[in-house]
Amino acid sequence: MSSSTPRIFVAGHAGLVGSALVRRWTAAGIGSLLLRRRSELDLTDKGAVDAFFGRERPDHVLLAAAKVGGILANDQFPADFLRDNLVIQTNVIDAAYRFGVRKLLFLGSSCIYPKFAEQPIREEALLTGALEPTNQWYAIAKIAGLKMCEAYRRQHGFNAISIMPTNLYGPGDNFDLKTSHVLPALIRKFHEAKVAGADQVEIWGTGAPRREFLHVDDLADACFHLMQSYDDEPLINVGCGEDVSISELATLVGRIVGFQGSVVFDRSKPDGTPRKLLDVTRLSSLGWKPRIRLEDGIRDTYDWYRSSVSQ
Ligand code: GFB
Repeated sequence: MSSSTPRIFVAGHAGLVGSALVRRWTAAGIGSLLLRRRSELDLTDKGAVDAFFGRERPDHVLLAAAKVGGILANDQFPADFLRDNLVIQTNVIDAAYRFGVRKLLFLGSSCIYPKFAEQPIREEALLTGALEPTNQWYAIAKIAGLKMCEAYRRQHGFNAISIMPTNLYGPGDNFDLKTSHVLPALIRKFHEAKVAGADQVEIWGTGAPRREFLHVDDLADACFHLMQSYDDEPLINVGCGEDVSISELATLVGRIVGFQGSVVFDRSKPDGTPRKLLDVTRLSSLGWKPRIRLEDGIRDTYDWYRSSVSQ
């Protein structure tokens, strides 16, 4: 197989992250992409995954397939988040190693770090304290995934790298109010309130938690950069280095959408981690920085929402 045209399997290519990876790799014109919908390849089925790798022999794997969701979905479906993520990543990482994949990228999440980690959170904070209870199931699965990459590298010399993205958003996000993350939820809530002429929008929790948001096209660009230039064991945080409170985010989204009313807080809903701002020193030293400002990214996502989701 020619090394100049690698066969690249984007696992989870229809999702928020996977579709951004496809856009980035397509723009670069590097390699041929192997894409399979869930109906074509069930990543929880080890036999099907092995057969796929045996037949297609990818050179690179971008492992963006995962069960993901916002704070409430994580809290309400702990078994699904733990099981699906463990099974998918175990099947894919193990098959990638056994079928001779040259490099694999594993995507974790900033929720792997302790709930009260020192801010900004350095990679060394991993496993130094208790996790946030609402998403501990997802976090435990992701920790197992990055440890699996480390273990396969140590024992088998398998070139698997792990990155930990901060909260992501962008075109292709999930806008279902029960299962989504906060940013798409706010875009939808403010948009629907504006269209309905409502004077209030309800926000979960106290509005005090702080979150860092990275546009998914910036994440894909960081993945592209690291796939070209990084071949080592330590995990890499991927963020923009700045955070906002949920109240500030609501004000910003409301202004972009053009909602004139007020915001009320539903304190019966969980706040989750008080703050999770990633330290991105390691990534910066590898020569990468984000390009998309939060306000521009929200406008872009709102445009996508209006053209693709809302009626
Ligand atoms: O984005 P989010 O669901 O997840 O919530 P996490 C972030 C914050 O926004 C929480 C508040 O404090 C929520 O209470 N929030 C306010 C809302 N209004 C809303 C709303 O309408 N919908 C949602 N979803 N939140 C997730 C983890 O944590 O972060 C995942 O559960 C993953 O495992 C992801 O790691 C990146 O940032 O709290």
